[in-house]
Amino acid sequence: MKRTIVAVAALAALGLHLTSCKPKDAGSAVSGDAAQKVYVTPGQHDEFYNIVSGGFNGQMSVYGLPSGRMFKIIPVFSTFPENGWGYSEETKPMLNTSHGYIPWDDLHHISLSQTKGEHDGRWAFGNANNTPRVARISLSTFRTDEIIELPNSGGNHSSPFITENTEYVVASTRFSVPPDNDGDMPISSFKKNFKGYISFISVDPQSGHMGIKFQLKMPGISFDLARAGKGKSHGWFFFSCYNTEQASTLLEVNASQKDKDFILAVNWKKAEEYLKQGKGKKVAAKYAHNLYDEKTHSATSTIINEVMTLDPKECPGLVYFMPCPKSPHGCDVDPTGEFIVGSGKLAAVIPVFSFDKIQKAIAGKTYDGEFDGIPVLKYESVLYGEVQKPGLGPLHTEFDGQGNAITSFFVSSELVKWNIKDLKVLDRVPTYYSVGHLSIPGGPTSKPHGKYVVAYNKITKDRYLPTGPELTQSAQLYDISGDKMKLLLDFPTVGEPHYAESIPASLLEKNSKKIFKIEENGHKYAAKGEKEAKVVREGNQVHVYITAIRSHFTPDNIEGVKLGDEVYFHVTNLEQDWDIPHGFAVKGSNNAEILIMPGETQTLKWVPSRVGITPIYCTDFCSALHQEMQGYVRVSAKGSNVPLTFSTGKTAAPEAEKVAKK
Ligand code: RUQ
Ligand code: CUA
Repeated sequence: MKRTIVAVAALAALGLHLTSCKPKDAGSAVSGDAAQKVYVTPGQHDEFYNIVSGGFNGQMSVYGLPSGRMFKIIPVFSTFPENGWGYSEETKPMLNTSHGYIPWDDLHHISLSQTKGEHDGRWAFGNANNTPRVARISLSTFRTDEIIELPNSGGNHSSPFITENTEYVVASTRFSVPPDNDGDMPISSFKKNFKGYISFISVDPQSGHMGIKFQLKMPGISFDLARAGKGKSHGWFFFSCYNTEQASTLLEVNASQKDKDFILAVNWKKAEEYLKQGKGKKVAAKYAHNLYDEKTHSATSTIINEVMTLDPKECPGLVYFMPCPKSPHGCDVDPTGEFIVGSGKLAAVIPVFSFDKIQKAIAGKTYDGEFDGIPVLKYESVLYGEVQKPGLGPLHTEFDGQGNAITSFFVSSELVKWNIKDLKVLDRVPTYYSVGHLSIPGGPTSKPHGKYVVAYNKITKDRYLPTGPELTQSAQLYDISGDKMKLLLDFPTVGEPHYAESIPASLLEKNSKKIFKIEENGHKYAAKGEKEAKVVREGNQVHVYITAIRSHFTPDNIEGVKLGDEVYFHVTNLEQDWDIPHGFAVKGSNNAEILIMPGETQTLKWVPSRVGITPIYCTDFCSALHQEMQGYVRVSAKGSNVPLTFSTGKTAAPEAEKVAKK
């Protein structure tokens, strides 16, 4: 008894100590029913899929809400040892770029496809920040299906953002750069020669295939984030811009000079008209377009050599700047499409712009001069109002579908809820610590699903068991169904999540792919049954058509491989049952292990480095006899006359014995 009391007292003391270093009015205490609200009974499913960017790991991950349980990591712009992504011959082309093979990038933002402004559950899009690319991920296979590189860009941060019917995925450049085909010029010529390109990538409504329809050639400034108009503002796009000082060095000082930077408004329907009139100009460029084909289970990479560009200076009425205080970051559009929220990282207020007023100001030419030939609309003429004293360092805003907005504040480390109509602050809750993005299920759509908000925090410190200098990242789930936001749960995440989106499980669950049909397998080297298994030599290439089914490989004894050969194991998984992948590993292979889904073929390339017997085995625990799922490859010296043979289930074959005696 006594011991318990001491322990409780110690905990209380510790608790006091901890809260004292937390943000003001912290209250680490969660309300009494928090546990119940996030508890998903074993065997039951979560209510939402939460698709989260992985940041510097170049991947996406999939969680359940409200439980915070992680279900999957999807490799996008990075190789992944779990399934051989980027290592198998089939997936290597997905990471090809105009700079060659790039095994790692930085993925910041997620966009889920929409129809009529609502989630349709088909695709997720993600951006590569470093080497500019946009990826499309299938939400039925949870696999990256397509990646397109963006020419004339540097730092694809302002990306990917979609229009309300997924007509376009839009990406704008963080670094202004001279055009790729003419880039050798002094950095000091920034103002004259550097341009900020915005790419409009069209998406085929059936296949989802992407193509760069056009690039807008804007003045040399930095684009940060963006959102498409919706409802009444469908046809427009809004981008936050910084470095309107056009500095090319020491931006932390030189790009924070002006009181106001801009939000750029683009009339993309008008851009389409100008393109039809032939105002576009094709310029030389070089970028990769990579496609994964579900039938051949293989990716192809094509290099494209030109891109269509539009110069706004030759297209009146296409783009307008709106002044926005100060170094705007987030640029978010409310569910009705009327309100555009700018979040100045260094600003003391949150400005809210009105789409109707923007239209009026354009019609009445209420300009405040121009910037590099582009009209600047008068701040007062487009402003709906300002949220006063919201907090410090506003970053991003999402909407609850009940007429309210919630904004994240990095510096004051809190979420602040305010009413969109009267711009009054309604509630604030601390985050642990320093929130970056926030995400409300359906928050960027015209019909938010509401219910929760997740804060993706940048600093973790003491929230979890320490794991050395690098800590897990911290997400926090809040209940927003009532007037007051309530903290429910902390959950760790992988990589460094930036943006995330959540979608009702009911929209995805039913479409989730279970197997690939073996009869539809169009892979060039598939063996669609054990009878088709074989080993074929083509010069120094040895192609092994090998099948896997519980619990053996066919063939599992191979001889006649020689030093200097390149061996391609084309492994076809013959299973037609959900959740029965097989794995494949080769001793000494300096490539990877691969994981093959039911009905699929994947290829591991192996260049043997020594003479001897090399074991192969299945790496995925597939049956009670998984440990028996193994075999041997005999590697002989260069020039040896060991014939190429292969078998399964053949013991001490006479010819093998003969060879053995030699
Ligand atoms: S933004 S560091 Cu998504 Cu707030 Cu990128
Ligand atoms: Cu197949 Cu283990």
